Amino acid sequence: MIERNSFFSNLTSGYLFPEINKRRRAFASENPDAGLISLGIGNTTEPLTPHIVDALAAQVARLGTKDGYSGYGDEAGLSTLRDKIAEVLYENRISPDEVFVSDGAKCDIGRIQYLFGSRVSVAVQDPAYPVYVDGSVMIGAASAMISGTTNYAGITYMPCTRENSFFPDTALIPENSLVYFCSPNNPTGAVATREQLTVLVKTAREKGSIIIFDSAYAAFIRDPSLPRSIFEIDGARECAIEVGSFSKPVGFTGVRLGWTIVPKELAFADGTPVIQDWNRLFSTIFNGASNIAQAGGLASLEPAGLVETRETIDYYLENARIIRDALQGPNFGRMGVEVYGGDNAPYVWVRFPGKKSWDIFDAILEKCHVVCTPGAGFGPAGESYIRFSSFGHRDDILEAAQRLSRLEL
Ligand code: PL4
Repeated sequence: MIERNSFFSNLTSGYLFPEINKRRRAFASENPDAGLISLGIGNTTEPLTPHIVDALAAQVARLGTKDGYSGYGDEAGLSTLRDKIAEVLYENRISPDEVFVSDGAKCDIGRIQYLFGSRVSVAVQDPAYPVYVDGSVMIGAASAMISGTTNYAGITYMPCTRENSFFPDTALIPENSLVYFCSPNNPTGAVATREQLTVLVKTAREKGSIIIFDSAYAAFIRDPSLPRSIFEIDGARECAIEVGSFSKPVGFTGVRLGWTIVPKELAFADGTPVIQDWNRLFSTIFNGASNIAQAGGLASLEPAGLVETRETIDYYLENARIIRDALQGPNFGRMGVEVYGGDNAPYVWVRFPGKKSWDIFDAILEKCHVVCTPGAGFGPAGESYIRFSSFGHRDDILEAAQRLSRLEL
């Protein structure tokens, strides 16, 4: 028989989000009348907006005509969409041929790991979106666990805690490593300032490291002083790749559309441009994003689409505000609860001093019938925290806020 890929046996346990779904389903089947509200997985809930729906429908109709039909397209995406991303989202700081349109940020993160192979060392913010660590373990970049901990050898965990305002000590970045960095951050909701990203870029360059900058939530930034892209920082073109997504701003979590920016200056140790290998990888194991999804993405970057998208994001940010307010009542003060994030990000990050994340998760599920995400699922530094997602219908958010405001632990 074929041997199991031993890297998979290095994975700690199940992937976080299916585990949460499993617990949610188990609770719902035992308590069918509980009126469970999910603020756990960051999954969009509001309908697609009219301008974008029209563009999707028009593309479907075109595919039903002899002249309008198209089959496989350019693997890197429609040139019109690549132009639009460069112009609208990056103010032409990057060129359209550095944009690679994909089926989503998560899928690109997986492909990027394949690009760098199993010998690269990896640094992650702790806590972090689990795909960075689990994906690295799957391709062997992280090898085995460090005994007595939940950490992997080969992965440097850079704690992001309230003490450092959720920005890591960049001195921890190893030489020649791949550094995953997410801003606005999932799960902490923190957004790195221009000064902080300048330090990050400077350190990465000094250490010969490459930053994988995940900007999946960039559209939630409302403070104009905060950078939306790593390419707003001088020197980033020589040390960074950026991954972006239409999932959260446009509601394309199910439609699937994202992109990756690989600047031409970025090179491997032997001088080979990273974009050359990325292009080869992308065109070999990816066949291009759906042409229907791309038509929708294009519409979202037109003036009418941008207005609609801003309204959708405003809705989720207002949800985040409601959740934050609910967690700042007197009972939470008595428990010493601290609330972070949720102002330029869709996640509210909450610390319950002295408590375990999964215990808080269970208590909130049992007492409030609300699903959240335990912070420990994002890394060791997430212990004692939980994450609330602001993706939800307003009625559900208001009801969840009511229930949460009465929580006593
Ligand atoms: C549950 C920092 C959510 N099944 O939709 P994509 O692939 O363009 O983007 C995914 C993504 C990329 N980068 C960051 C993210 O937070 C996400 C989505 N994360 C969450 O609740 O943390 C959805 C998770 C989904 C998953 O595993 O991604």
